[in-house]
Order: sequence, then C-alpha cells, then structure tokens
Amino acid sequence: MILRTHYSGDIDAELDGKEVILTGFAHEMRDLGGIAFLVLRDRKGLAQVTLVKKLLGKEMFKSARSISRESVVMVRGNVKAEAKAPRGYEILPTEIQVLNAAQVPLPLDPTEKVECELDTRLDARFMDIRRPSVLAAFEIESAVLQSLRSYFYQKGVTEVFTPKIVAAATEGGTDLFPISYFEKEAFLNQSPQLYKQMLMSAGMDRVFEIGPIFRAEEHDTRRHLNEAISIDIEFSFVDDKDVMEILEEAVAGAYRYVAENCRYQLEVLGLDLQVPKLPFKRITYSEALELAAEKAGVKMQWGDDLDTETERFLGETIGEHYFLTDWPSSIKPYYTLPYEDRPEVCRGFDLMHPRMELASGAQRVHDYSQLVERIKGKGLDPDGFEFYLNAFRYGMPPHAGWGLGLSRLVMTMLKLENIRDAVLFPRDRRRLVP
Ligand code: AMO
Repeated sequence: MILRTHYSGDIDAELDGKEVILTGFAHEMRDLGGIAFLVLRDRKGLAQVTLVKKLLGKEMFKSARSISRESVVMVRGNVKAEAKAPRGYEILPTEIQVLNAAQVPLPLDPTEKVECELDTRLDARFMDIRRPSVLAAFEIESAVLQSLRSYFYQKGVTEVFTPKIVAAATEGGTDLFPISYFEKEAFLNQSPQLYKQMLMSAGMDRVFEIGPIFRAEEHDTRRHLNEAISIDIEFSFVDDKDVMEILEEAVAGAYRYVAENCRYQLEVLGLDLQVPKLPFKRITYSEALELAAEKAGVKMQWGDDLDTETERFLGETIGEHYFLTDWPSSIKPYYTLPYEDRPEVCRGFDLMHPRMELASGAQRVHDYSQLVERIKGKGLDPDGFEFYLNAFRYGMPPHAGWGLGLSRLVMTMLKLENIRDAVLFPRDRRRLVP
C-alpha cells in the first residue's frame, strides 16, 4: 500500500481539480486566523495546503492548525491552480492525518531560516538531511553514481567488490586502522589498489569498484575524512593516457547527467552547473614547479610534493579541471611505472579541480622483478606483499587505472565548503556517531 499518489514536485496547475494524496513532513504552519497554510515537504519540494475554516469545519481546522512542525502527515485533497502559491498550485484538503507527531522543540530548523553550526547539524544528522539543500546534495550524489555506473557498463567494465578487511597496507604508509580479527593482525583497507591489480592477472581485463576506503590520518581539514567512498578502475592493455581520457569523460559525463536530471536539486542549491569542457589541460609536474616559481615566487625543489599553497595557486591560475602528470618517481607509490628512459620520472597523474585533488592514477609496474625493486626502494618489505606479488609471476598484462574520491567530486561540483556536507554520516578524528 503506497500512501501517496504524487510527490509535491510532480504536481502542477495542469492537475487543477484532481484529487491527490501527499505525504511528508509539516514544514511550516502560517496561521492567519480564519485561514492557515500548512506547507508540506517531501523530497521533491514543498506543497501549500490551504486550510480554510469554512470549508474544513471547526474541529478539523482546529486540529490541523495545531500540527507540530516536522510531524509526518498525509494530506488528501484537490489541486487548485493558484499563481501565488509555490509551483503555481495549492491543495484544498478533504482529509489530514498525522501519521507520527514530532516532539518539540526540534534539534534544528529544517526550514533553513535559522543557521546552525556544522557540529550541531551532524549531531542531529537525520533532521539536518531534512533541510532541502542538504538533501539535494545527496540526491545529486546518487545521480553522479548512476551516471558513472552507466558509463562504465556501457564501456564493458565489470563491477567488482574487493575485501575491506585486509592484511597489508596498499599505499605503504602507516595510516591504517588495525582491527581485531580472531588471532590475526588485520586492517581496514586504504584502497582496493592491490586487489584491482590482481584482477588484471586474473584476466578480468576491465574492472571498476565503488566502495569505502579507510585512512587513519590525523588530518582535520575540509577535504579529508577517515572513511571515504572511492571510485576505482583498472584496465589491462591500456596506458596512463587512455585511463586519463576515461577519467575526464566520466567526470564531465557526471556533470552533464546532473545538469540534465537534477534541475530541482540544482535550483534548491542555487547553482547554474557548467559542464567542464574536454579535454582537460595536462601539465607536467615540472611545468607546475616552473609556473609556481615564475608567477608566485614559490620555490620548490624537484621531488617536493606540491603543498596546499602551490595547489591553490595552480588552481587559481588554471581555473578549471586539469591533470598533473609526470611526477617524480620518489613521490608516487611503488606500483607507479617509471619512464624507461628517465626513471626518476613516473607515469603517475593526479586529476585536479581548482580547489583540490580529485583523483590519482597511473600506468602500473607489471614486471615482477621491477615491482619487487620498487617496493624495496620505498623501504617496504616484499615479504608482506607476497599474495600481491604472486599475481605478477605467471603473466600480468600491462595495465593502468585510477581512484576518484566521490565526496570530493560532489563537493567541488556543488561548491560545498566542507567534505562533511557531501557525506551522510562523516567519520573524522572526533566523530564516530551518529
Ligand atoms: P589516493 O590515495 O590519491 O590514490 O586516493 C584517491 C582519491 O581518493 C580520495 N581520497 C580521500 N577523500 C577524502 N578523505 C580522504 N582521507 C581521502 N583519501 C583519498 C581523493 C583521492 O584523490 N590507489 C590510489 C589510486 C590509484 O592509483 O588507482 C589511491 O588510493 O579524492
């Protein structure tokens, strides 16, 4: 039994005279004496329910007027074209039921008229997500995922799931969350990196995964969390340039899909979404250093990682998405393939939005001995990578891939200030609930 016939946003003045049933939250009550307006909110918008004492009768009018804000209500009524109402219609009710009454006071104001601290919002996240602009971001995130998935499927990519409980670090660092796993030492996975590469040796050829990654970093920034969703791909028989093209197409495609399919949500967010133009600029790490030195006087040594300040400067100068390529081999992880003729440079790349890094990827080392040397060169012990290295002994195709942060993609697309606005229940250094 579905309790509604329509969402508020599916109704317009053309349904004038038709009976509809709406369900949602009592967003607001405006009481003008003999007439009152109950604004009902569902996920597609707001509907004005006009309560007229003379039409409803004294009893029903009285009980409707006393509905507490945010109670869950069902309204049956007739659509009436009304130019002054939001979306050009009002509902003249014949029946109003409170399905579940909300207590007072509310932990925060879902009408967004009263501003609220981020921590208060996250503490009462279920109520915060009722705010139309907060909900809009998550509806758009779902559209982004839909667009990415259909792009991958259309390219013949197989969707996979790799384990999140693992025995080894992928990115080499110490930023791992240890967990208790019977009598063994185990960790939450930092990236599907090793597994997606092993699937190339398994002959799966083209895979993608959308799933959580865990980073035990102490960061307290607007763009890092300890749990994030990563969109990963790995393709055999391609190179770094090929997967960069896939990445830019996937990102621009997601923008296009959102622009076409999420008009209401973009309107709520007050955004005029511009689809980025292809191809994205490609600049090498060396060119980035020169640009930073020349234009901003930022002097960096070859081999230094780009700091936030340089990244910001480059973003402001370039002003649109761009790829940073040809990184020093010393900065990028062991699985990144160095150029044959100049091994100090590698075929790793980052996809940058002017505000931050969105993705990184590379042509991978696929030769067993070279990989062992690279692991050792990073001060790591190849013995800890045996299960991974085995996949390189018996025929490993050349391959390349990337990992893209979902929340960063959504955050930059929607101009959100903080990554926490793009994650339903964010996990950071201080937050484990809700
Ligand atoms: P990297 O570590 O750069 O690469 O991660 C890929 C992308 O994931 C997102 N991301 C994060 N988002 C929020 N909070 C974090 N703490 C966080 N860490 C990462 C970013 C980042 O660009 N294995 C490689 C990918 C590959 O080469 O295929 C990797 O994990 O958007």
